Amino acid sequence: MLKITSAKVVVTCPGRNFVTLKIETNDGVHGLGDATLNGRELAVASYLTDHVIPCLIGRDAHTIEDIWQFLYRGAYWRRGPVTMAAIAAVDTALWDIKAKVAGLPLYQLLGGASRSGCMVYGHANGATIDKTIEAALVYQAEGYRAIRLQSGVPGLSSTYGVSKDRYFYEPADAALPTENVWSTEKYLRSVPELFRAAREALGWDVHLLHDAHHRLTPIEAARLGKDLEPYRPFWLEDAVAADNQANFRLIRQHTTTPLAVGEVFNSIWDAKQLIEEQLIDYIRATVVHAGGITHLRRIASFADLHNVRTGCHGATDLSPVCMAAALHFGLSVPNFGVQEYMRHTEETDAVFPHAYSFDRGLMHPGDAPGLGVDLDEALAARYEYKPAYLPVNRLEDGTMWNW
Ligand code: CS2
Ligand code: MG
Repeated sequence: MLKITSAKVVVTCPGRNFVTLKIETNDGVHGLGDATLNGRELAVASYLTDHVIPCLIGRDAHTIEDIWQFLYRGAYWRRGPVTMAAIAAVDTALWDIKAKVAGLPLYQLLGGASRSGCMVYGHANGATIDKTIEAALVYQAEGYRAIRLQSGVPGLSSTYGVSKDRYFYEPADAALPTENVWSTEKYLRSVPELFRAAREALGWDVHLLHDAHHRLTPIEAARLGKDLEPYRPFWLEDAVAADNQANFRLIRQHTTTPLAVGEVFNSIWDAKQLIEEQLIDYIRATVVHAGGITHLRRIASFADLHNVRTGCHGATDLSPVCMAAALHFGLSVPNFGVQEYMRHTEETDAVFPHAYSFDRGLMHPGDAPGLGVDLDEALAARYEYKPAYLPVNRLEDGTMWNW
């Protein structure tokens, strides 16, 4: 039997915080799983160390599905981001181990490649529309086929989702939450302008995306979707929060702009109505926050029945371990749509050496056995955990505003 002999959690901060689970087996093969939950990292680290690792020791590392069910059903307390990130880390590490033992890159165990690479979208940001277009032109010249556009809003001093750096963007920007001022009216006027300018400068052969970060009401989102229609966006993301999945019915009634949601989802149940009623076009759930490869495959299969494609979250808080897992998943899954790609810093890449690569707008997980990612533990130990939070929004009159 391939026995799990030990497991540990590594918390490191090479530019930003990451939580990684490392599982070791009796034949010397180890596996890695990402367990990072932005702004709540130590809760998952404790969940793993105090409640999950003791249950893993001595189990057969090959029984991935059974261990998943044991951790999900056996905990009694199901779902939730902390639980599901912990389960995801175990699941990803076990898939890594199984593929290494087989001597194959993970995507081969998931059914093999369904495409030559995963189309990714890059992030063009700028304080003004001109600056955003400038950044988008650089991405286009680098071969990106899909670009997300986020621009500062005239009249607002700072806007979430807009970085100051051309390449690197880190949303978790302070030890305690920064407070941004938000105006829906100003925002709704500026986004169609951004898209008009982008089509003029970039042409029609590149996919353009936008993220509203859950800051609209359904009727406002419906308006934005309609206003963007002439510019044929690839998707409008997180137009509204999906705590109430029926919110999307109203948006859907009014616009043909494709809708994406789900980066905060942690279970298939978060998306049940959205998928069954075909209220969305892309599901953003990803490996680390939605129960690992095992559960994400279940979500994707369900989505495939209803013409919903994948569009996995891939911001900087998803470590290279998650990125690799997402690429193996994306390369193999039949209903792949697009993968988000937000570059990590050089420090992060050095702590997590990896086999995945970018070529002309597509990413490939590489052909190293397993996930193709490792963890340099000595280097990781040099970067101490630093509390960091995502910003919050208030309306101009001071009302708290994160839908
Ligand atoms: C964003 C992220 O990548 C995205 O689409 O929504 O900036 C997101 O806010 C962070 O990853 C949250 O952890
Ligand atoms: Mg988003």
